Amino acid sequence: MPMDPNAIIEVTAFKWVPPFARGFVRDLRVRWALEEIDLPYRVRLIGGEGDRPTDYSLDQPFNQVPVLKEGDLTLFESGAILIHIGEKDERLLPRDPASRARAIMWLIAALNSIEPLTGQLTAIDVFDPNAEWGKLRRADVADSVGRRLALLSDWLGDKPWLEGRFTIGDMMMVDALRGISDHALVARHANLSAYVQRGTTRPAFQRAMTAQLADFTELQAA
Ligand SMILES: N[C@@H](CCC(=O)N[C@@H](CS)C(=O)NCC(=O)O)C(=O)O
Repeated sequence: MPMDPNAIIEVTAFKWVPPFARGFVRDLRVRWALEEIDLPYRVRLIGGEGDRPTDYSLDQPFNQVPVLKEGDLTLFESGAILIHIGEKDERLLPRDPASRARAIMWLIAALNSIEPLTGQLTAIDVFDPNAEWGKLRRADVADSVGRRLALLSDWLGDKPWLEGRFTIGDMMMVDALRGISDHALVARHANLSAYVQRGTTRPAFQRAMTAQLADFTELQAA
C-alpha cells in the first residue's frame, strides 16, 4: 500500500532516563535523520523502565525506544528506521544501487561489528563498574574494541565519511563511536576523533540532541 505523503511522522522517546543516558537514547538517531532532511515529526513520550503504556509491546516487542509511526506503518529498530528515512532522500541514502548497498552495509557494520564489542565495555564501565567479573574482563574487552577501532581508522584514512560522502551508514557509525564509554580508545585515532566531531557538529545532529534533552520532562529520579 503506498504511504500517505502527508502523514506526520511520530517518534517514541522516553520522558525520563538516568543522567548518564541523556543524549544517548536511540531515538536521537531517528531525530537526526529527520532533521537532516527537514522532515517534521512529533514525539510520543513514554515512561521509563516498568512504566510503559500497557499496549506498547504491540509496537515494539522488546518494549524499547525508538518506534517510528508514519500513517499505517509502525517500525522499530533504529537501523531499520534509518533505512526507511534514507529511502526518502538521496542526501541520506544514495540512489545508485551499489552506493546504496554500501551505505546500508556500513549502517549494519556499526550495529553488528562495532556496537556488540563496545556494548561489552559499556556493560562493565557504566552498568556494573564495581563488579569483580568486570575487573577481570575489562582489559581484554578494551583490547578487542581497540583492535576493531584501529581497523576502522585504517579504512577511513583521510576520507571525510566512510564512503567518501555522508550517508545513514555514517550516522550510525558516528553514533556508535560517540557512545563508547572509554573515549581514549577513539581519541587514539585522530581521524576517528575528527570523524565523530564532523558528525556531531552537523546542525541536524545538534538540533536532534537539543530536542531529545528538552523532552526529558520528567526530571525526578524513577
Ligand atoms: N536495537 C534497538 C535497541 C533499542 C534500545 O536499546 N533502546 C533503549 C534505549 S537506547 C531502551 O529502550 N532501553 C530500555 C529497555 O531496554 O527496556 C534499536 O536500535 O532500536
